[in-house]
Amino acid sequence: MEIKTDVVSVKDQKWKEFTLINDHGMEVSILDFGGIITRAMTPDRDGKLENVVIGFNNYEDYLDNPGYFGALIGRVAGRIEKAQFELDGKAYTLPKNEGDHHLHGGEPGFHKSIWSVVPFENKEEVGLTLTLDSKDGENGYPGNLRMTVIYTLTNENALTIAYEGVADQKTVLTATNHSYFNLSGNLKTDIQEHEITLDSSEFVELDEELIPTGSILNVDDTVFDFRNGRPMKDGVSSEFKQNLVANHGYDHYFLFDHTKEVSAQVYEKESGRELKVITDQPGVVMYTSNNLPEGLKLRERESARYLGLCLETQASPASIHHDGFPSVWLDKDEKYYAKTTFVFGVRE
Ligand code: FUC
Repeated sequence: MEIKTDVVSVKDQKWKEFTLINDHGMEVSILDFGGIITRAMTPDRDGKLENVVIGFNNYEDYLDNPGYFGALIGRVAGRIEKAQFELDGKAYTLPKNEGDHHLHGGEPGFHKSIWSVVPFENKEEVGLTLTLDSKDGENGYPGNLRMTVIYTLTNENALTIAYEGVADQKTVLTATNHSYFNLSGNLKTDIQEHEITLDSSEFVELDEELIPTGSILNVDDTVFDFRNGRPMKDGVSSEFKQNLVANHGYDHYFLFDHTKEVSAQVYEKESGRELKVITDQPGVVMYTSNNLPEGLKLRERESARYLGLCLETQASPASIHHDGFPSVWLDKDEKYYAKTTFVFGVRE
């Protein structure tokens, strides 16, 4: 096990990039800027190491990063309707960074902050502890928040992301990581043939602006039923209204049934790569890059629609305006804790 450290010069800034390496040669590179996963080298069924996440070829492009590639997201991942909420009788207004709404914590959110990073290493694992102080009123959110994110890579090819947060006032918080997975290796193909399994029988209905309507729909008899596995492309060709509002694909919060240890699973048959997601979170936003801008210069090629699969484990921002959704409210001095493990394996 090993950790390498590099310095990356971007305009007038110097970022650090840490590469976690396990005994099988699996590597995950992470920046202090945004806690961004820039690269993840995992073996295919023949043991060949290739990159399975979308990353920019030029680090400078992370300064803009309209797709939030690989980044930590917060304080609230997802959309807050009309960029406002009420807390203990007081109205809070957040910056509108997508139409009338507030998306992914605003600018600069967790994804564009420089985190303090401390590497750690022992016999079984290598990792990084990232911390960030988000000030009271930053991007309109109440309370001073201390955030800690711990990335850990094990010899089982498992990458765990653990999130902790505590604030000195009641506030809202649900963090996630916005990596775009592509198991074909080095972005050889898009993700339409990726087979996805989700332990979920319900999802959150969206309106035309991708804002939750307040209804939760059952997946029965729809292309949102991933309980027995289905290729991502089913949602591309579907005429179901929920696929159309997402621009021919998925951009939805699925509520986990939590009847299985593995909440989400992705398989790519050419490479044999399989990704298992184990989480304590109540659900996941599955985004299939339906709106990914074309022509961005990535490490291996230019970007295109359906090039990556995001599995954003989190609570639901719909809980701010509606009852009955996994809550993002966090009490003063309450400890926020969330943990998700991505296990990179193969099927023979
Ligand atoms: C996801 C989606 C959005 C958005 C963004 C980059 O989480 O919910 O629609 O396009 O990421």
